[in-house]
Amino acid sequence: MPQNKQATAARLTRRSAILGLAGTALAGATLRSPPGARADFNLELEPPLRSRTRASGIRYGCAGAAPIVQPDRILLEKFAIEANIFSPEGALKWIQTEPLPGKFDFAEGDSIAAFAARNDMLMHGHTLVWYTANPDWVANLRTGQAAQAALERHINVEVSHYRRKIWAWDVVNEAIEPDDRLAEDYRDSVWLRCLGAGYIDLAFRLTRAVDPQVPLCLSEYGIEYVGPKPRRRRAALLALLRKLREQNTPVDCLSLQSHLEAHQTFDRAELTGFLREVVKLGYHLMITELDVNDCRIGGSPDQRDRATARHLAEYLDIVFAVAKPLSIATWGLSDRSTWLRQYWKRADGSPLRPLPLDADLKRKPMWAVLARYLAGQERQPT
Ligand code: 9MR
Repeated sequence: MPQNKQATAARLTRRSAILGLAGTALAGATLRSPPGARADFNLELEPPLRSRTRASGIRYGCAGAAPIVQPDRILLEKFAIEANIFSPEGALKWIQTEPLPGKFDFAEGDSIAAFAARNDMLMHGHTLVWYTANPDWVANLRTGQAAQAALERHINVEVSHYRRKIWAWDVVNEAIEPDDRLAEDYRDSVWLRCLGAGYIDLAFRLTRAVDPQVPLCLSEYGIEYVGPKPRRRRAALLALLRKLREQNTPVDCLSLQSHLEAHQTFDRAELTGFLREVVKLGYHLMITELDVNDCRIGGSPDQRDRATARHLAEYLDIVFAVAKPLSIATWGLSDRSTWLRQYWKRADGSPLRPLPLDADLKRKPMWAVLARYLAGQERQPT
């Protein structure tokens, strides 16, 4: 078999393995029809999101803190009720897993793996190679030789530690940043400075060598909306994905982070065209860090919740029209715990509401949109 065909066959085998696993993990789950448009519909009585994913094979994940450092036990319980993937929000970042050269600490990650196994969830691998969340010794690497040695050891140890416990790895996170004004719009990072753009190919090959089965993803954000910057990001990302295919780099999947902003306008035509090209190149899609920032929209909490739900439906409509993603994961589960609240403040001073459950863990309209798409019934009921 020619190399390209072999790579495609391997990718397809990995995909069947993933989908088979989904069936097992979800066997016995209740399946009822998704919420309709009736005004008296009580979302709280609906079966959880994870139970809706059986027929479609699309999993639902959420990101959060590791159980050993999560004081909010009720929120943690909700994770297991609603989701069948657990994404470590910080537990697998380099600063956490290898704070000193060769000194590995998997305590947080292992507590996620154990929690996931107990609750019939899978664990997402986020993330191996990033420009930030690195310890000082990594940020201060200066030579290609030192950077390559660090990358090799880190990937070898971490990926073998989690072999068969991680369902997909975000191998390289956020490789594009037009504002850095570097060639091909690559993001400035210790890896780019020491190893050149070849660090991306190297990271994927190292990971594949340690775990031949696990799907490998490139993760990116900022590609959804109208405007020169998202356009440039789409173009740079597509060029990178093309190059990786030409080089036969073992990448299976594009992780669409999907940090959405309710006040922005989707570039439906260009985003559709971009996703089509990505799928044509043979990549699967995952939605990995979904939230809908409501910082710049007005109205009551209720109106805002309806607006974020509509915005999400519009987005999922665009993605699903091109290809069903393997999974949808939100970056958090409840508005009571979201990274966005640290960075964005509303003019009216009220807290952001970007996630499917509110701060009291009640399901919001966004939850209902997710329920519909996770069940594979993407169109609005009429
Ligand atoms: O939500 C994460 C936040 O708690 C961390 O402080 C931060 C740095 O490690 O990373 C945040 O998660 C980011 C993710 O890893 C990559 N895409 C953007 C996410 C939000 O910044």
